[in-house]
Amino acid sequence: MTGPKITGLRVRAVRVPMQPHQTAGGTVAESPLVLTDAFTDQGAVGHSITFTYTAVALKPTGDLIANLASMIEGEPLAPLELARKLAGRFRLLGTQGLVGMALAGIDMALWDALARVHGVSLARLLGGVERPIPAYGAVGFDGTKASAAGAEEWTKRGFTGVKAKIGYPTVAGDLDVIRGMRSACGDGMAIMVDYNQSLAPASAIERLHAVDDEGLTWIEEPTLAHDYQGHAAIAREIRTPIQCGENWWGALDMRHAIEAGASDYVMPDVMKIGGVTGWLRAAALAETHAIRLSNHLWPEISAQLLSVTPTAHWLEYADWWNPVIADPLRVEKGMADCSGVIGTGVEWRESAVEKYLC
Ligand code: SMN
Ligand code: MG
Repeated sequence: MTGPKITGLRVRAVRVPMQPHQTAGGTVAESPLVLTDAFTDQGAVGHSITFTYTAVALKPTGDLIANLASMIEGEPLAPLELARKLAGRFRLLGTQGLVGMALAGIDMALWDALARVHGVSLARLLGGVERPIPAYGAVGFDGTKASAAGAEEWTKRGFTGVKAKIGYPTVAGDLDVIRGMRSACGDGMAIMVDYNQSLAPASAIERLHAVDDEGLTWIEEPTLAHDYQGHAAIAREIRTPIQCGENWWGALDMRHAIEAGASDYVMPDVMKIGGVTGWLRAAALAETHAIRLSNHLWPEISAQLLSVTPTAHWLEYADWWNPVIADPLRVEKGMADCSGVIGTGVEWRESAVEKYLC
């Protein structure tokens, strides 16, 4: 039996301007993205986005993806098989960092191509259906007034959750932001906070006791992402659920975090976790441990994947990459709606891609 084969990749790097997003770990002032297209001998083309956080990593990541093309050209369009083969080829170098990002960019583009070959959404390719997912918006490390205004804005747009970046010099600063947001958006809104790894475990415990009665939906990455013991010590002491996952490289990191008791909830990043292939493993792990799973960024593909994730929780919505996406994810009455699309639903707005190409 012959199936579709991969004929090649196209790799383009863009720098998409955005409203600067401040965090306790630095500011994201633009989105450096590698846009990958995977071509097949059946005409279907798969698309994926790799986000490099900083422009200095943009060209090397694009080059890595382009260099990987020779390892998959002519191969059957079988993403699981290729993930296994490529993981083996990179065992000596390792599959974290830029290599992992490049492999995930390819994995996501191949799964998208496969769904397009079959003319179905990614959720349906995986045996599910597109499901509505509650979405939350983000406000940055913007101080009390702007965080409250941002939270009110998301509430007015119909969202039912909002996440703020905190980790101010004092706990009083954190409390001001949380309380300002609460009074701006009311009791019905879920409020999450994100420390972006900025606290040492011992001071995190002290500080988080002070925010433990604020009715927060979760507290994200209070300490270094890979300090699982540190997170576990915090999670034991604090009643508010601890949320981690955006910096885990692959399902093995997630297993180690779960084994340590580091996180009450999980939020893998579809790129760092290893693309669609890595997400499926993460979703299975979350299900077997009965842990609720949300996403990190990548709203379009994540909505498809949350649709087939048994413990799906919240969708993190972000519109930063919308300029280069022809038909971005819809959110209506606070629910992400990823129905009616083929593949991940991501296709390029070519006029913007040309404009931001570098
Ligand atoms: C985050 C990471 C990188 C840029 C912006 C925001 C983040 C999140 O920690 O949770 O979305
Ligand atoms: Mg975060």
